[in-house]
Formats: sequence, structure tokens, C-alpha cells
Amino acid sequence: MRIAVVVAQFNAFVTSRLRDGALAQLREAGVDAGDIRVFDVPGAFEVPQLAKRLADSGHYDGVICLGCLIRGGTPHFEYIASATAHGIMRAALESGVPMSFGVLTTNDVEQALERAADGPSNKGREAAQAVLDMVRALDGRPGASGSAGA
Ligand code: DLZ
Repeated sequence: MRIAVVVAQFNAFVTSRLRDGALAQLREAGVDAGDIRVFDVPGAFEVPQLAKRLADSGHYDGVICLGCLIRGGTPHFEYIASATAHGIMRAALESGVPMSFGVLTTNDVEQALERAADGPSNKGREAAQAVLDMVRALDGRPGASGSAGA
């Protein structure tokens, strides 16, 4: 299983922890390190475009999308969050390649750091597991969490 990880560099002090969580989850699930590639983009807004390009390349079975949006004093947050979420969903639907939404949208830095902390609730880990589950679900293989793999 070949997996791409797209990581927004805005708020890198948070997204680097999401990336580490995602990589740990993939390793623990048995994905070979050689089958994982990490790609950086400037901010969350740019994540969907690269995710789509990678999906269309045919080299990847799934794309994990990671970013961190922290609410500021202007409506910028809403625009970027909405564009990113819709963009990732659209890229996944158009390409047929599973993608996960590991983009934090928090009110402050504290909330972001909580969700990127080491451990099972790290949102990068959750995003990685979601892609693994979707790859299996779409392949019709058993083992996906939930009922889709039954
Ligand atoms: C401009 C901007 C702002 C204000 N906040 C964030 C953020 O919290 N998280 C994030 O990932 N990116 C942010 N950006 C950058 C945009 O995502 C994008 O990179 C720029 O608008 C350039 O297109």
C-alpha cells in the first residue's frame, strides 16, 4: 500500500506533530517506510491541489492531508477552512483515491496542541487510520473498521 502524506507548513509547530503521529500509525499498521512519501505545501489552502495531483499520478493508494488552522480576528479562517475541506473532498471524489481530513480547525493554539499531542488521540494518527480503512473499504477487503468491511 503506497501512501502520500501532504503537510501544510503554516503552523508547522503543530503540523509536524500531526505528521509524526500519522507516520507512527502507518508504521504500526505495517506499511513499509519505503511506501510512504511526505510532501510539504505552504498552507492548508494548498493541500487539496497537491493531494489531487498525487492521486492522479496513480502512484498512491491513499493521501493523508494534514494542516492546522487557528482562528484569528478576521473571517480568513472560515474561508480557508471551508475551501480546504471542500477541496479535499472534491479531490477524493474526482480522483477516486481515498483522502483524509487531518486539518485541525481550532479556536486557539492550546486546542491545536492538545489535538496534536503524542498518543492515540493525535489527529494525524486518526487521519492515517482513516485512509487505511478507506483503502481497504474501497478494495472490498475485510478489516476496515466499522461495518463497511463486513
Ligand atoms: C493566510 C493563512 C492564515 C491567516 N492562517 C492559516 C492557518 O491558520 N493555517 C494554514 O494552514 N494556513 C493559513 N494561512 C495560509 C493559507 O493556507 C495559504 O497558504 C495562503 O493564503 C497562500 O495561498
